Amino acid sequence: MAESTEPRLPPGQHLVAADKWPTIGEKLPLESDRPWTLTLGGLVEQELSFSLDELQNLPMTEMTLDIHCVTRWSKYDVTFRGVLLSDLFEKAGVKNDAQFVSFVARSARNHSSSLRVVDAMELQVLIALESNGQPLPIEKGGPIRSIVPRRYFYKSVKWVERIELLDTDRLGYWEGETGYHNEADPWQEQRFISQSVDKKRAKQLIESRDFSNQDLLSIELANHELSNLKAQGALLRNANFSGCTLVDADFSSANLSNANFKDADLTNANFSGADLEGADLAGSNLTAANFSGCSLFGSTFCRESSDLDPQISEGAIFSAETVLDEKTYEVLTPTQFNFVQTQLAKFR
Ligand SMILES: Nc1nc2c(c(=O)[nH]1)N[C@H]1C(S)=C(S)[C@@H](COP(=O)(O)O)O[C@H]1N2
Ligand SMILES: [Mo]
Repeated sequence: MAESTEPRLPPGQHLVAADKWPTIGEKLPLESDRPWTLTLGGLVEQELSFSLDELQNLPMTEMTLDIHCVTRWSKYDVTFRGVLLSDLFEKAGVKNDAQFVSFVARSARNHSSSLRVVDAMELQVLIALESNGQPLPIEKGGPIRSIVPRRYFYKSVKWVERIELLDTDRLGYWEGETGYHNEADPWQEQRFISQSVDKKRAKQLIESRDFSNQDLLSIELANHELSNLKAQGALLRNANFSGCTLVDADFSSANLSNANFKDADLTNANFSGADLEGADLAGSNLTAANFSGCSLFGSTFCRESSDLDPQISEGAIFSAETVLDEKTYEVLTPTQFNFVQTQLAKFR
């Protein structure tokens, strides 16, 4: 959707009174005598640390934006002033393989949240030191807070002291442990891992790892640790499990049509009798995975880069213990069929 046609207030939100700004989540940083610094590390050319003074002397940008909290309150026109993340990136030099940026707080639970680097740049993330003309109060994340415009406010981390560039995503506290959506676009209402669950249910699903017989269409779980997941008979069409660890997961008789398992670790996972039509298993680890009696029409196990000159990449990994008989995979397209056939033949 074009930005100009989006209503100012995202769906399901209401405005708080003009003089109100609720404090949500952690109320204070971890107590410490260390002076505040901000470190840029991970996949950078040069790790950099800035004292608060040094940050204050960098070129400042001011932006006025609307806050949208996932708990359904919004607040218009809050002014933040600080250093653009892109300016810090330029100073440190971001390496080519840096795909994600994680903001880590000085807090008791090592609170963090992450973004794709491309999104962080497009959204113009600010490292804020002031709000509404004053130094950022400590309960609002002062002295250093990340501000991510146009995302639910849980993406904006209070008391940031480390910014880390990563090649694979590291889910933040709310996203990894309590079932908040990793994209967090308020205009798409990406509040929780699934549109059809509320906050309590989302947390419960993540903690219990029990999805059996649940309807969780399009559930968004990329990069989650979900070993031993119980998902027998679950309705998981269009689910996103890319990059997940799903060792010993039980998906028997589940509906997984069009599900995304790209790069997932499916060691010893049980898919017997599951519907995997159109599912993407490229790059996944299928060591000892069981596909007996699955439907695999339109599934992919590797990338095909061109029809003229089929180049196989991101092939799934098989082992001698992978259970997959020809009756089950003969419905695949010729390239996929040949790929699977070749891999399994190595163990015969
Ligand atoms: N360090 C830290 N940052 C955090 C949180 C937190 O618990 N700890 N909660 C997030 C959530 S869920 C929201 S809605 C906003 C709330 O910011 P506020 O308290 O300034 O309104 O901070 C985000 N950043
Ligand atoms: Mo929140």
